[in-house]
Amino acid sequence: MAKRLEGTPRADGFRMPGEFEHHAGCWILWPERTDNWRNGAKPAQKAFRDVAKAIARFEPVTVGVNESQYSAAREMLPENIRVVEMSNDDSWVRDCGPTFVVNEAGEVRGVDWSFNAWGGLVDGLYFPWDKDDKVARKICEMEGKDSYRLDDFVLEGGSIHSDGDGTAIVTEACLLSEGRNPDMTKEEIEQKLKDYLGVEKVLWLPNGIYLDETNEHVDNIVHYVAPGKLVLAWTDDESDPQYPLSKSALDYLEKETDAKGRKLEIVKLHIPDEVLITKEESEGVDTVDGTLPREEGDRQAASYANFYIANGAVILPLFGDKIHDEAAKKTLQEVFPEREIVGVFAREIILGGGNIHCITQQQPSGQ
Ligand code: KQY
Repeated sequence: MAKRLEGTPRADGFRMPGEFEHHAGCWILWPERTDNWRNGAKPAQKAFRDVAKAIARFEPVTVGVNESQYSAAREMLPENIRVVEMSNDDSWVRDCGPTFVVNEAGEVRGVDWSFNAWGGLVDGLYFPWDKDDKVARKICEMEGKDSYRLDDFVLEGGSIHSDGDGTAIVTEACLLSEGRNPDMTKEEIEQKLKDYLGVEKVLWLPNGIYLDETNEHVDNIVHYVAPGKLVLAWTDDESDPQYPLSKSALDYLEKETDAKGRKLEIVKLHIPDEVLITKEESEGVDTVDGTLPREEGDRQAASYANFYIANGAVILPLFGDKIHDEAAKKTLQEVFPEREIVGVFAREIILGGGNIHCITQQQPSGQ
């Protein structure tokens, strides 16, 4: 039986592990909403299937699906992928799923943040979001994991990274945004992170990726690859609006140390050429009041930093930009010499506003 817990992970001796630590498996939710995914979500479903298949080569994958799409998803996905019925409003399990924490004995628990679709009625991306907000509890109960619920604190998994060794990293643009916890000070927010992620230090980047509709989630601009070491989405083009955002992140990280007093090692990962929505892509999305529109020519927040680290592999979004796709693969192979770098063409995912990291949630094994 999975219980709701009082107290905090930190007080109970739990910490959020680094994504590079061992996983019991990975969770994904199936896309279907036609006001976010073009052409009845069929192209996106194929991309999600490709991601699920790529990860399933390395660790168990479970896909949660609304009842209306259960049979179609079960048909599209291979048998080694578990498919379960799970109501959701959209498919971003990184954000609405649990953040898992572990202790020294290898026990695993979930943290169930309040979810409000990236800003609620202030600047959220759709309404309602009540099904998404129940996903974390459902996953924890299915897995028999006790969980901590925060009714008074809005957060998404994509807005935090942990090095597993005492340090978390976030962006000010996201965590201090009006639509999340407007009545809390930065210090109070930082204390919540310390208590629920089991960290001693929080690094605050000013910004994330240009035009990222999540108020600039940290998981699109940096990724911890080991304690003390991060990759940073970068551009050499000083006229690109991303340049000042990446430069200020670099300046900040070069001056900072982490909870263990280490200087941070930063590896630059050049962003792809601009990804712009085409007329055909825009026309395939239903226009619905209250959902972010997808207009022809809109630039998407494309970044290679939004990869997923699986057991023995890295699942990397590719954009069909030969030079930068190849460069990203090469850089990550150098960063992760022991892991296979598996590229998945992810244009259909970025058209929905996120990427491979945003559609996945690792469940640590605690080992
Ligand atoms: O990037 C993410 N973590 C989520 C993106 C949500 C986009 C909703 N349209």
